[in-house]
Amino acid sequence: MAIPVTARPYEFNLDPARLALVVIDMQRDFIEPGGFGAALGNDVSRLTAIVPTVKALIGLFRRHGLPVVHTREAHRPDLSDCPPAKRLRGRPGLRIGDQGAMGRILVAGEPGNQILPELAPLPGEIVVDKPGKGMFWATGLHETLSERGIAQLVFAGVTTEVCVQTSMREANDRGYECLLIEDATESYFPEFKAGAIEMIVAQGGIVGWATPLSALLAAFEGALVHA
Ligand code: TIU
Repeated sequence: MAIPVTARPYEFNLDPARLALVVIDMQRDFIEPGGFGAALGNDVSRLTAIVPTVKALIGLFRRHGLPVVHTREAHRPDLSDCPPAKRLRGRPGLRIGDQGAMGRILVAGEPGNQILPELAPLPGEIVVDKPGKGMFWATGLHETLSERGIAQLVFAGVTTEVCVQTSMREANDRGYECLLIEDATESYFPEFKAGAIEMIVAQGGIVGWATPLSALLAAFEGALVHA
């Protein structure tokens, strides 16, 4: 049964049987004060502010028994999956693989690379370590989702214009219908967040749809009332 969700640029018809939530890179190094994001000079309080909304969104999917995918931007300790084109960015000492305040930056297994404890994956949820900005590059995630019959993805996480937007574009190219929860995503740059959302919904939803969490909650409540 399709559940209509009020969204931009027009209604999103959500099919719970084919739906999954994707939470992009809600990792300590991007979000916590004292992490990699903060060391780069970013105001991480913008990102910490969305944590309760992301938590509520994850809770909605868990309550309805719907799949949740968590991604982490993570590289192997030998950095064999991090090409120089990605690694040699920024100042020495603040690059991927360098020692940061919470372990080696964006290296799998390091404290800063973990998902925030309040958003931690539950056993049985899909956790993807991705060496790229997009969640399909070198991860096998498309096969995992296809095996489960997933065709629609609800998106949350950080940052809107980098890993979230890249993942949505990759997903759209692979045939997934994508709905971004606007207040469950954030950027270090407010104008980039706003611009990314506009780019996603422009031209008739050229990448996907966008809506606040309240609209998704209302749609689920409406569906339960009418069930
Ligand atoms: N997850 C993600 O977006 N990775 C980034 O490096 N984002 C920045 O905005 N830097």
